[in-house]
Formats: sequence, C-alpha cells, structure tokens
Amino acid sequence: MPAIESAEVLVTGAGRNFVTLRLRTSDGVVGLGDATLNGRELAVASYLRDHVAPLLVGRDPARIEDTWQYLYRGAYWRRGPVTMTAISAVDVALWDIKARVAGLPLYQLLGGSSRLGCRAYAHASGRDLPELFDSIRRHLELGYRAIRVQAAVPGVEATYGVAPGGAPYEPATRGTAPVESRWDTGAYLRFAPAMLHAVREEFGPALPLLHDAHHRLSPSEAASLARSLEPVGLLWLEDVTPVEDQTALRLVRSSSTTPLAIGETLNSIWDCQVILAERLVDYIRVSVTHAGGITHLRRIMALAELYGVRAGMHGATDISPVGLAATLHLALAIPNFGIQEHMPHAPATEDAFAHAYTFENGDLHPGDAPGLGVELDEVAAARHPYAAAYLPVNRLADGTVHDW
Ligand code: GCO
Ligand code: MG
Repeated sequence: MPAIESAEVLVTGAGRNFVTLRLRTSDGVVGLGDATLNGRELAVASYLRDHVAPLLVGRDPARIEDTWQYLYRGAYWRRGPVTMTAISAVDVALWDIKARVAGLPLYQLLGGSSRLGCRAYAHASGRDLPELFDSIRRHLELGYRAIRVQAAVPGVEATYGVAPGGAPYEPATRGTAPVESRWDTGAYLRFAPAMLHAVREEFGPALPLLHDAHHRLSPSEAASLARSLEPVGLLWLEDVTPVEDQTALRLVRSSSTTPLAIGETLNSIWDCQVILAERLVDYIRVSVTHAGGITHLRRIMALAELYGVRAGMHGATDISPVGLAATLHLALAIPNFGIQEHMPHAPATEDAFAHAYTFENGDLHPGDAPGLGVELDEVAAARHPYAAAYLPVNRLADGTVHDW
C-alpha cells in the first residue's frame, strides 16, 4: 500500500501571497492543495507544518474521507477559517492524487461533467460612470457574458471593489499594517441604485449583472436596497449583511425578490445551515479553499440543491490556481451549478502555476489533464518571496470600526 511520504508547505508571493500544500506518496505521485487565507497566510502555513504534516506522513492517501474526519473531529476544535483552510488543502491534495492515480481529470471521479463549461462572471469597476461603462465594454470584448458592477461612491474614498485606474483590483495591500478606509452607508445607499439603473439602461435588459455590498448594511438598509434594485433585474446582490448573522437575511428575503448571494467567508455546512434550509439566498458562495475542500463542499452543495440554491463559488485572486482548478472540477460536475466568479491572476502567478483550465467564450473549463491539472513551478514561485499583506480595515466618519 502506498503511503504519504512527505507534506510540504510552500509560501510564495508570486503575483500576491499564496500558500500551497504539496503531498508526495511513496510511489511518487504528487498532489497539490490551496491553503491561502488572505491576510492571515502564515497562520494556516503553521497549522499545516506544525500540527498536520506530521500526522499525514505514513497515512494511506486513498482514504480521503477518513483523513477529513480525522483532522476535523480529531482536533476537537472545529470549524473556523484557519482550521478549515488547512483541512481543505489536505483534502484537495488527496483528491488530486486519487485522480492522478486513476489517470482521470478530477471531475470524472465526481460524477463526470454535467455541462459544457462553467459560466464565469467578470469584475468591472470605475471611479465614475464613463470609466465603469468602459470597463464593462472591455470585459464583454474579452468574452464574458455576466458582469459584476462596482463604482466609486462620491464622497467615499477608496470604495470597495473599485480598481485604481484600469489596473486589476486587488484588495490586500503589502505592508506591516492594514490600510484604513472610510465608509458612509447613507452616501452608498443614495448612489448605488442610480448607478445600477444607469448600467442597465446603457447595456440593455439581457446582460446578467451582479453587485457586491460587502457585508456593510443592516437588515433594514439591505432590504430597502434590494427592493429598489428590483427593476434592474440583477443576477444577484451579494453579501448585503454581515454573514455570521444568518437570520439577518430573513427581512431582506421577505421584503424583496432581488436574488441574493452570500457565503465567501463561511467555512462549514453548519455556517450555512439556516441560510440554506430557509432558502434565504439564491446562490451560495462557499469556496473549496476555505470550506473544507472537495469532500465538504460537495455536502454543502448537496444540501443547497435540496433547497433550490445554486453554487456561485468564490473565485477572487486570493483563491490560487490550485483552488480555482478544484472549484472548477466540482462546478462542472454538480447538478446545481449557477455561475463562477473569475478574476484573472497576475502574470507572476500564471508563471508559478501552470494549469489545464481554460477560459473561452465566457466559460471556464477545468481541462482534461489527470488530477486537478495544475503544476507548481517551484523556481518561478521562489523568485517572489512572501511579504506581509493585509485586507483593509473600514471605519465610519466618527472613527468607529465597521465591516469591510
Ligand atoms: C469577491 C470578494 C473579494 C474579497 C476577497 C477577500 O466577491 O470576490 O468580495 O473581493 O473581498 O476575496 O479576500
Ligand atoms: Mg464578495
């Protein structure tokens, strides 16, 4: 019986910071897992190096479910982003190994493809409406058929989701402390509906549009925004309220028919149990990287399917190419796929992670290479060392810390 021979944790700053777990078996098969937790990368690296790698060596790589349960129940301390990102990385690396041993792309082990490709949405943004319209046009020219729309709120410096002058958007900034931004909910609520109505007017009724409120509203503010956006016909309105308060969505849901999405920061099935069972959203955004890997995400998606909720999985740049590949294999296979977020990675990231997944005509496809279809080029990765980077901290005008 082959055994796991080594478990290495590789930290790189190729394009941005990424943590990758590399498992190697006694018969020479290598599997990769994404362990990147934006702004808290080294905590997961230590969890894996200090507490998980020693337990993996000697184990049977084929026993994926048993290893998942061993790490989850066996730690006593359950859930939470650090633990679940670490377990995800192990789980994905083991699925990669299993599929490579079988000589099949991972999606074949998950039931085979249910669709031709996974429809992706792009991020368009602008510091004003003309810049936003240009950004939408550029993404349509690239082939995207669904667009997330964010624009600078007049009077609010550094609005969430707005790229600096056409450059790709990346919320984490390098440095020893987070950048602090200021937030004004009133200004946002006065501006956002007009901005989204203007986009709908300019681009016509058929283009699927999405918008992210990034956890900043109270239930009544969120309900009134969702209601005012009904004529825009969004594909989804994302993260209207802080996500840990699952029942906050009840008021929003009962007040409006605007489709809702939530879940990129959730990390277990228990965190979305109420949201799913009460059908409080239309799309659930948990990621393979942060919510327990393929093994656990499959369960969440099966529960979601029961309640008519579709997958709209997180795909920001802090999901590494390894994490994105894992997401795409699952997305291709499950019956209740909805749409996949896509923020292309920086050239240095592409150099460090060669991948079989492709983007064509607005769709992502995981490709047909065995396993995940991702190879890590250690030399290219080592050219860019890790440097501390943080997500912003958000404050109100009077200095109170607010949700970012
Ligand atoms: C999204 C997200 C991201 C997050 C980022 C944090 O919808 O893609 O909101 O932009 O802010 O992934 O790490
Ligand atoms: Mg989001």
